Amino acid sequence: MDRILITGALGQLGSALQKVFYDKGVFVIATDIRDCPKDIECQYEKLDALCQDDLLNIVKKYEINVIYHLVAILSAKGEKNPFRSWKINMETFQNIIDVSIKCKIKKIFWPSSIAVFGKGSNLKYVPQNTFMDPTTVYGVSKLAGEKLINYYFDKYKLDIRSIRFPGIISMGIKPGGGVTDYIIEMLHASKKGEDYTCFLDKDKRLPMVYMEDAISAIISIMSVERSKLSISSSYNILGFTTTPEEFQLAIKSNGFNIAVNYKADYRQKIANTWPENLDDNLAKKDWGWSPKFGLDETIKVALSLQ
Ligand code: AKB
Repeated sequence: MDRILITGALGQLGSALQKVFYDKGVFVIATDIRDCPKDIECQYEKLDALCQDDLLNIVKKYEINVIYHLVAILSAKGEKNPFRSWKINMETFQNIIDVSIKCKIKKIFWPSSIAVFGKGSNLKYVPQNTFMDPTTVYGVSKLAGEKLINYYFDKYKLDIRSIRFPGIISMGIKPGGGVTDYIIEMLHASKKGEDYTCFLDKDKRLPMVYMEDAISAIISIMSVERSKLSISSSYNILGFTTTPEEFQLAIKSNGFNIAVNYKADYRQKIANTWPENLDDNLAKKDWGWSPKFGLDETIKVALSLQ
């Protein structure tokens, strides 16, 4: 029986994931650096994942055997304080690894990102294995993490599974600090009937995935037998690709009126070093990745949510 710990459980991905486990009746402890929110249903512990002793105590106290480590400072926010971002992204990951080895954790999930790529990665259609030259401290930390996954698998047979997420679209908790956040901001603005100023150029194409597909990807990769995974780093996945202008038009064609002004800022420079499209065939082959939400399905479901 899995006894799950989630770090960063109050973030965009964590909030959705802990709810899925709770609703399925799986034993799950949500942890985050903030005080316990009033509306959380599953068990909660306040945890600064930089503190290895506190992490170890929680793992021992609840006899945890599976960890989802979701703590991260995202791409755009990370650039404001690269030293702090590196510390949070990498030291928490090393703490998870250290505690996992000590406590014989059977599986860990850790999200990577399309931020690992760079101008040398064939951005029009990024292969699974390619040259990687990230330009943000977030991307550099994700690439370092991918290398560590491989290293700790070779050295200790530590089973860390990972996906390179594109922008994740959801209407619940907002991500905060990513380059792909524009898409969520645009959805919220259109629901409120407000104008929106987009921080990327209207023709900047980026890969995206809807939250429900992101969660089913995590569940699939964590459920498959380890022997089916042909790599011990991180898998590309893709829901669909879009540009801000295409997304705006799709919102309009679904009956929501939205006026968008385009005013690119420093985030455009980061987006220019990220994939436009990518090859996710290895994820399909190894663990059955099969997205259900394209652009239109995503817009329809997102705009129908409260
Ligand atoms: C970001 O924009 O930083 C994230 C990501 C693609 O990893 N959403």
